[in-house]
Amino acid sequence: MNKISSFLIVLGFSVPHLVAQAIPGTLNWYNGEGQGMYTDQAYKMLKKKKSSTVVVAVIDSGVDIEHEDLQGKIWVNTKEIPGNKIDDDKNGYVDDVHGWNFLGNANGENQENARLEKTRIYFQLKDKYDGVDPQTLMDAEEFYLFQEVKSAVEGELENLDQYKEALANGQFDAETKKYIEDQLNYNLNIYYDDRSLIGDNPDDFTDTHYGNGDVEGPDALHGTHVSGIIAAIRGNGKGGDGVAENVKIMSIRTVPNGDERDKDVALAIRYAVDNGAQVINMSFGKDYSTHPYDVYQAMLYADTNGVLMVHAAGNDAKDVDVEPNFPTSHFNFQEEPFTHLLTIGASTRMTGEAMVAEFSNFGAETVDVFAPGLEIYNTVPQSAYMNLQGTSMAAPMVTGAAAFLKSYYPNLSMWTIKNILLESATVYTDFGFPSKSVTGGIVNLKNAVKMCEKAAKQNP
Ligand SMILES: [Ca+2]
Ligand SMILES: [Ca+2]
Ligand SMILES: [Ca+2]
Repeated sequence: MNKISSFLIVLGFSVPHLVAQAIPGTLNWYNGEGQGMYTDQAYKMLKKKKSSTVVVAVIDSGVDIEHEDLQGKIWVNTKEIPGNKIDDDKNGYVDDVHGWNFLGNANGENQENARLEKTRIYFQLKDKYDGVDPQTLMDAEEFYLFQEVKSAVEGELENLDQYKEALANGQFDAETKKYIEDQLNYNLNIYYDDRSLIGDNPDDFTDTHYGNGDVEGPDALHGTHVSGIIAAIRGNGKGGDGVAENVKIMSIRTVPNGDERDKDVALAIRYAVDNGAQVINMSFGKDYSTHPYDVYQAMLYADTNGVLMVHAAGNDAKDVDVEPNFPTSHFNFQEEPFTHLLTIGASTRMTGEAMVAEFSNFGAETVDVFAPGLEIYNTVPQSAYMNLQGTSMAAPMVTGAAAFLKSYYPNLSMWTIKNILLESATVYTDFGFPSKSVTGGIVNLKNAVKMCEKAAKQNP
């Protein structure tokens, strides 16, 4: 799910977070010193060093590839001739010039809204279990899942009931109104058809011929902001600075206004790996997953191919060691954990207890490290800029950091770079920070460059 919506829940609908100007004193704070990632310091250290281009996949809501602050930063599939309706490079995707859109069809139509996964599960199991006597059941596990999603969906609908009158009386600002209406019409509406437009069977992972080459789609706000954090042109006086300079963004549109489908996520990861991405940003997540093993297999594919995945921890202020945020870092806690996955919590520019963003998920075992995710000013569609927050913003900080290091130290593996990012983090020992993640730290690129320099000398 697009994490901006969840943020509204945490804040109880009230705080406007879509601010068009940078909050005074916050521009590029994430690349600075103190609570930032020391990115600007790291660039100073590498002034005379050459860099090579790193391809970064952004699996998200779509990217405005024409944004003024992303010019020259968009990946081009040079083996694909645009617009001729032929799969010139024979990678299975027709006219995929800048990436792929799994939320569309060959006629160029797009799916924008979707149900939450729990709403889809409720719909799927409703006829089978509604009114059934539990004593007569064969599949107890499935029945308990049904009860759980039913009460979750109906509970949230009941909760929204209290706002209906205020909604009708026009008491909410436009953004809150849209959020509530989207919940009622799409996210929690069990009868909403969120797939037939695309034309595939979403439960058949071998049915892969769907989507189109429109990598922007109808609502690219989230994916454009994520891309700007990674790649926005540095020092041009427009918007904020990206973390990485020498990168190309591959946009893979997969995340609707609602929960993403496991099949789209799995295919998006495989597309990224097969088409040369070295880092994959995954600023999405959901509470339920219907095909977790297929996603696990796709992630294992990235893992074994040395491609780093960077996943947002989620914005429910919960412990993800206990409550999952899919895709998880293990499959049912049984399989071996991935070697190329980082899970990222969101920190702030404040010190003390306020250093952990109040919405951020955490986990002493399954969240690896924190990165800036509050008051982040960067690119949104139509060459505009906005201030956004979420672990969705923290993950691309680390994606950008990994890409930055890879571009200056191409001989270091992504595995080495991942480990250096963890070992070089600024560690905090107070305010409960150590229990929030594996490292108890915030990414620090100045320290990371020093360690990369050392590692490169040892393995020239
Ligand atoms: Ca192709
Ligand atoms: Ca073509
Ligand atoms: Ca800029």
